[in-house]
Amino acid sequence: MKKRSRVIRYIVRIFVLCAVMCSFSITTYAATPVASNGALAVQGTKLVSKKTGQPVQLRGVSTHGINWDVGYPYISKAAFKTLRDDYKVSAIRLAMYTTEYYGYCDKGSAWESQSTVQSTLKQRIDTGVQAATDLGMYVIIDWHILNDQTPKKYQSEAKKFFKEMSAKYAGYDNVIYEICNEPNGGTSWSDIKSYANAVIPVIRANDSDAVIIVGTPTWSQDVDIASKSPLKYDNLMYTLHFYSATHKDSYREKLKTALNNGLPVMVTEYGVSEASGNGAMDTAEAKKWLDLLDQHQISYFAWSLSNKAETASLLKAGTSKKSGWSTSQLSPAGRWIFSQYKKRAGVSTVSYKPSKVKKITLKNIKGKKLKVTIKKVSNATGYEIKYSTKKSFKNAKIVKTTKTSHVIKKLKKKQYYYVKVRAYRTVNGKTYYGSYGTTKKIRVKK
Ligand code: IDC
Repeated sequence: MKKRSRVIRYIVRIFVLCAVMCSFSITTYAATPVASNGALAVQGTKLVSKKTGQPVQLRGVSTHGINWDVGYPYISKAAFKTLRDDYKVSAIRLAMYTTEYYGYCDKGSAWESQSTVQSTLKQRIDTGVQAATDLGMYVIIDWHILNDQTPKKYQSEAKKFFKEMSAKYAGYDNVIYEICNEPNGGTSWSDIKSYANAVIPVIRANDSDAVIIVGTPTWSQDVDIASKSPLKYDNLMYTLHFYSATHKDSYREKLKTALNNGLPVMVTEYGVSEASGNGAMDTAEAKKWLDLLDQHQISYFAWSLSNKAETASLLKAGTSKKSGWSTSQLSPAGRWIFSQYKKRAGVSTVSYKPSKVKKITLKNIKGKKLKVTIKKVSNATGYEIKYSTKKSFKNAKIVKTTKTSHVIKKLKKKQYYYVKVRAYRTVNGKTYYGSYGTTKKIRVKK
């Protein structure tokens, strides 16, 4: 009896140990956003993973200004880990104001020298980048122009700053550069382009394929204007910002126009408040926005990770905790946004597979030839035609074409041929096939 209970106890102990080890390995080895997707690139209007070739949609959080005492205390691994594990956040934006509140270019009333202010801010960026990297999260380094209105004002400082940042983080797959938060005060798209054409080559000299985000006129609202005359670089995205209690249908129309014109867009900042960051919350409009963004797999970052007493803050006003927030320590905006992130995470992954070929027509041309005409499949790179004299497609031949019609030669006279076609799409060197359309049969008579 005694011996048996000892054996049972032993078995139970092993069982418990296994369970503990299993849960430990799950929490330790669950793939992080960066482990799953690796470096990013821009393909058409989408942000894509270089590793899988699939679209990537980031759901992120922006810090408040990292210059501000309501912003920088949350730059930590503990805080980012809470966001990642408890609130399904895959990316962080580090917002560094250039002018307001001891900014990088204008220290205002700070008693420290401008260079001391700058080294403090760069230190905070580094803390943020390292924390995000350790956690497998993506991170945006944001040159947060606002009161300075035009990025041209501090262009030479921006070039120096991004030269240093891109040299430092060139080997990082998770770092994204945002070169001008919100041009305003009548800054035109051509002013912004001139600035971008000066800053982008500086980053690219160190990091040839980093994803770079460019602001658009009128506080980064005019993506429609940018879409008419985009910049001539790869791996660029253009930013649209919205605050749902202020920016509604007409701004969503701007986004639709931009997408129709093929512009890749990233929402590096949004709020459920008014544009001031304060006032009423409008979650009904915010839901419309997030639905639209999800539909197009556009990434978005909520402003801001702060306990400042304003509607946009994600933390409850005055909350002293710097990480590990329970939902009761979130603000109403934070609660709504993170519940949306939880609901939306992992949903909506449209693949690159092109759709099924709807129709083909076959025509016998004199000289034992067969003309195959294919009804165009949108997004297809080309088509694969398979033909055989057997219904089973035994010993079938395959030809690839990028056109919607193709002539097959050297066929046998008086022979029946079976033909079927599927579309394919090539993304980052990978080929994705759609399904075959219906098989057609034809007799080669001439
Ligand atoms: C706001 C902050 C606020 C701060 C102000 C400084 O929420 O606490 O006093 O900046 O000017 C933006 C800007 C972003 C703004 C935010 C809300 O990019 O810096 O933050 N907003 O007004 N664009 C639209 C809204």
